[in-house]
Amino acid sequence: AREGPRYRPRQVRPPRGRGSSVEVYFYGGQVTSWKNNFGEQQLFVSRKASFKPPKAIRGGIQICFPQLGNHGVLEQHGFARNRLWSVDESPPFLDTTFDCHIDLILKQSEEDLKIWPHSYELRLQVALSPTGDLILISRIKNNNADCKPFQFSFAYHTSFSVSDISEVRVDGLDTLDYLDNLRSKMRCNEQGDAVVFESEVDSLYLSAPRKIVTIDHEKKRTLVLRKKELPDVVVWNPWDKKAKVMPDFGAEEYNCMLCVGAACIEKPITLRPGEEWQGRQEISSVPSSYSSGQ
Ligand code: TA6
Repeated sequence: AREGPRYRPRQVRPPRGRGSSVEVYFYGGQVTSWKNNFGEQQLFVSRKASFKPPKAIRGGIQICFPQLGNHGVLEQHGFARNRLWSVDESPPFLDTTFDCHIDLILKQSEEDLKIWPHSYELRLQVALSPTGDLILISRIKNNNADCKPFQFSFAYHTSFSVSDISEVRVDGLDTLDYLDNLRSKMRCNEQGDAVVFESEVDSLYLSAPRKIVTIDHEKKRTLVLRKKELPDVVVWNPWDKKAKVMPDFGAEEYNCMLCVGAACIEKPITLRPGEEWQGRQEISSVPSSYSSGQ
C-alpha cells in the first residue's frame, strides 16, 4: 500500500534557481539527499534502505538521540531515528538568516516516556546556505516538570557518497585519542596522520577540532565539516564482511560510502529542567584544489 505523506520525503530548494537542494524524511527527521550548488549529490543512501519502521533509513544523516551505539538502555542509537517527526510550526528558533530551511520537531510520546522517562523537546533545523552548504542545528530542551535533570548523547551519523573508499582521506583527526570499537580499546592517531581506509573502520575520535576535512581524490572534491557543541567525531565504514550481513546495505556499497559525523559521546550532556543545548554541524563541498590547511 502507498505510504502516507508522513513516509514520503520533503524536498527543500532555494529560491533563484541555485543548484543546491536537500531532501528530508519525517521518518527519523532524516536528511537523505543534499546536492551542492553544482547539483552534485553528496550523501549516500543504500539502494536497499527501508524508509519506514522498524529499520532506520540506512544512510543520509541519522539523528542519534539520546544515545549512540548500544551503551545504554535504549535501542541502538536511541529512538529519534525510528520515530515520525513533524513540521515545527513555531517560529524558527534558530538561524533565521537562511532563505532555505525546513524546521522539524520530535514530540514526546507515551511509549517513549516508558523507556526514557523524561519530557524533552528535540527540534531540528535543516538549512542550505547561499553557497550550498548544508547546516543542521538541533536544539534539545529539558521540559521535566519533576525538576529532574537528564543526560544524553547525540550524533549526526552522516553517510557521505564517495567515489572509491580507498581513494578517500580524512584530515583533522591526527594526534587525537580515539576509541577503536573494533578492538574496544583507546588508541591514538599520530601527528600528521590522515585517516585512510583499507578495512573496516569503526572509531570515535574524542575532542576533535572544529574542522574535519574529507578529501575524495577521484571526485576531486573536498568536504569540510564544521561543528559546534559536538566535540567528538564518529568515523565508520563496515567494509566487505559487515556489508554482506546487513540486510539494508548492498554488499558492494561499502566502496562508495563513508560515515563521518559530529557527535557528543564521550562526555554526555546533562540538562537541568528549562536548560537547552544546541548542536550544529555544517558541511561544505568544495573542489579539491582546497587544501585542508586553510
Ligand atoms: O558508527 C557507529 C556505529 O555504531 C557502528 O558501530 C555501526 O554499528 C554503525 O553505527 C551503524 O549502526 P546501525 O545501527 O545503523 O546499523
